[in-house]
Amino acid sequence: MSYPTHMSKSIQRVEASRATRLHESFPMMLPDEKQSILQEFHPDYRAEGMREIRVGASKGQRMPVELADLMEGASHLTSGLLDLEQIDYDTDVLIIGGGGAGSSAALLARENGARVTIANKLRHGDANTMMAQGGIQAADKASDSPAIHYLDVFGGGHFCNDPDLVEALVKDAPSAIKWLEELGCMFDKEPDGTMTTIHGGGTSRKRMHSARDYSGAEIMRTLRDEVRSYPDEITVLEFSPAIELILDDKGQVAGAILLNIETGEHLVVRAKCTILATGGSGRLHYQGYPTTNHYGATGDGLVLAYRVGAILALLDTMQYHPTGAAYPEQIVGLLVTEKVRGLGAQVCNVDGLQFVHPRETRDVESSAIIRECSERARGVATPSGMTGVWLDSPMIDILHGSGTTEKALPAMVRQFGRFGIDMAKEPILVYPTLHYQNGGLRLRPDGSTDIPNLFAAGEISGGVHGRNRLMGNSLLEITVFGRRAGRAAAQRAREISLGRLTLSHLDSWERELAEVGIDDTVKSPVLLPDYRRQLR
Ligand code: MEZ
Repeated sequence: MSYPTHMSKSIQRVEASRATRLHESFPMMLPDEKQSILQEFHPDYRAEGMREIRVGASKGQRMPVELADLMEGASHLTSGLLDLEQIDYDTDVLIIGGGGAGSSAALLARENGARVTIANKLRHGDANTMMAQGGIQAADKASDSPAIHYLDVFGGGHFCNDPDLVEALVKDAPSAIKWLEELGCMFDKEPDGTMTTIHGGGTSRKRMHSARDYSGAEIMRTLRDEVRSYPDEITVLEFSPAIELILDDKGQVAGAILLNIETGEHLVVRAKCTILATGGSGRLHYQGYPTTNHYGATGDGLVLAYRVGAILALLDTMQYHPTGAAYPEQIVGLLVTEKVRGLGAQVCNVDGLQFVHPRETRDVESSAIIRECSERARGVATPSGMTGVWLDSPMIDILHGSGTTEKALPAMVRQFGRFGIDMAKEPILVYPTLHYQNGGLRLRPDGSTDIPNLFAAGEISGGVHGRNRLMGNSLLEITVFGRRAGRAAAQRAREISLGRLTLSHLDSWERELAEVGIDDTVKSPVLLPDYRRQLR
């Protein structure tokens, strides 16, 4: 397969404009232009896509309708029916979710003296961390500083970020990179041994560290190997998602009920502290968007935490990555890393013309692409009726030398090569795809939440990124806040004692649902996406 004739004709226009574009920088938008394009075209601003939640500690907050339905769901369990005296696992720190945040937390909790159990929904490492491609930010070069990184994060987040969380993120960043490298993570380096760093959208300095275009897989490989080298202190359970948190009679979180999805058995885990690291919710396919997310990203941790009273932050903001694959059909929605634009590839319409600077922040870049394909009707139609715009990937070799694409983006080259598309020679077609949950559980800088003994780290949390995350700050967030939560949870586990275990919060939850007239509701969390429904 290569491109059909009408797409090839549009590619000829991209090729014809390339020589001029190589010397042309498309102007970045002014603040007012950004605000107006977001309001008109960003999916977060579509009124019918969001609604207020009617129950719980953050009643009245807006979030995508698909998520609100699950947050208002009923438990899979009934409070009195499980024998909570029959403990299957007793641990200091239970970590729910074994992606990058959960694994980092496990390592630091162990280092601080805790016995740790990680409960994975699927296999250890099946997580969005594994899918992350372009890199991880850290201000560790002489031309940069955590203070400049801080300003970039704040600007990118539309100044809605939690200042204390941003401070923790940027200050810990250089040591997080060092830690990962010491554990064995192989970052890209220059011939003189210094780290290779490039720009991402919204960064004022080159601070994106990468491992080719599989940075997340390399980080996950490193963390998982390290966790697995402590089998006596870190117990790893697979195919065992949490379906409810357990409280004790003092109102503290005291572990979780897991469901072994192979046997259907319920497992009672008693834990002095619990860390939620379940990631995001892209597999809920908000507004019918395809997603870059891994199969298990269904927002389950949010549901569990909300039922025990956790407070939410900024869940009305989701990230649509500007460049999801739009052709061929088999890979629609898969990530085309921002590193492609970071290396110089421009975005062009059906006429081969630029219409947006390639490194606007993601929300603005996505909105511009949506506008080009809708209001302006200058997108490229695919045989299956989608539209997209060109990402002029051949510019990379022209700008940096032949072979750069193959060397810097081997996973991308393979992804398109399978379908007869050589992205070093031909542009690739892209359209925004659901990528990241900017908001989540309200968090403190040490990873604790508003509920005693409950911690959180990674994409499940809200506040670090404000209303828009910059590239490379999620791999950083999972490392920084995973480590912080692990350390703080181990410390707290030494200080507390648990009372009698109970699921009585489910009774109050049911009463609250009934009081507002929610009786015919789904059971949640939903553990895996339901592809029997038709996506748009
Ligand atoms: O941080 C991300 O989301 C990231 C690195 C994605 C990418 O474009 O590669």
